[in-house]
Amino acid sequence: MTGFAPCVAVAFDGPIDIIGDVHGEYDALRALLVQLGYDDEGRHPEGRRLVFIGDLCDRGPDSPAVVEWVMAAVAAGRAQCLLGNHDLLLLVGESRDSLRWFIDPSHAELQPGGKYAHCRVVPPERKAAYLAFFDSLPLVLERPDLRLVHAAWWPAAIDALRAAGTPGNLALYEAATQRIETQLEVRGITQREAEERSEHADQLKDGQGNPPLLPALAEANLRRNLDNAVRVLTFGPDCLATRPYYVMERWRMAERDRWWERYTDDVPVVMGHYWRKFETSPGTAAPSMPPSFDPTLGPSAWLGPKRNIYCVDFSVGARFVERSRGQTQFRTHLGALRWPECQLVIETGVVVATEPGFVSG
Ligand SMILES: [Mn+2]
Repeated sequence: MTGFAPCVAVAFDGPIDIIGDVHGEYDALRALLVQLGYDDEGRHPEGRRLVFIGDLCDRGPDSPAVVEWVMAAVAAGRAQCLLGNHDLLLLVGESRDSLRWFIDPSHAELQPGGKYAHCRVVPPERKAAYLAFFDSLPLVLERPDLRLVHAAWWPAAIDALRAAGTPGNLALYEAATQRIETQLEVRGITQREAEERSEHADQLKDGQGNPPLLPALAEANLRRNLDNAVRVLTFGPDCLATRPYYVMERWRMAERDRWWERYTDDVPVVMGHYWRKFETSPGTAAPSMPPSFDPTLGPSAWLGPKRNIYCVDFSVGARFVERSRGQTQFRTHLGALRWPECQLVIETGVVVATEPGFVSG
């Protein structure tokens, strides 16, 4: 296959609008584009351009419509789009409930009464085009005044990708997986991980098991995350958990590393991924994920010691949960950060002046 962009690519210059994780919420995307002043094809009267931070799909009702819209805007040169972890999982072919609109459209969860019955499934004849699109997306976009990535600015991974050329995201991911599994074998971790899994099988099989921290399992999880450039940039880095915890149907020994607390470069970073709240009152928590940020952190706040990292994911990916509870006043939102203005615009039209720790615009 040809036509892969570099995985570390140059971001549009000039004023841009950086849109958070859309997760199949096509109506919210259309509303946000209107608020930002774009037309149906993604043209802006002042020549502004769009950057999508990744995670276009899954969870929401119309992933195909979102992917089609963004694909067309990218092809027309009006948008850039980063790869997110959900987009990566489609490429890898992982089977989990929120991905079945693409991987396994006949699955019971997509039928009436199922948890994902609200999801429109991929038109079969478009599957190959979506895969080619996700395979070709950059993992990092950069320009002198700004760095853009789905989940983490992780220099070791970015340096590795600069040297990797343009093989496509799936090939990069698979090559890393193979290398990591070989190293785990050589170090004897694979064997010890299997022993831990069988010794603690009863404790690992459900959320009530409370297994102890299993060192080989933990080490294997960390290596599969930190040593795979595609994975660490899209999922964010993990560190050893203080105690095991159960989420998304399995026990985890590794937890999110708050990398932004140690970022001391001067160039600002904008990311998505971390399920931020728009309101600081209770609620709007992502489904069963431990919160990444201080619950009192408002939408104007930038992160890190230099307050130069901004998370633009306001959790619209959990809107399907709100809908299933009969809520119509949504507390999840889709946001865009206007650069260089550093204004947050959400799909309802509310505009927030954010408070970076640097002078911009
Ligand atoms: Mn994500």
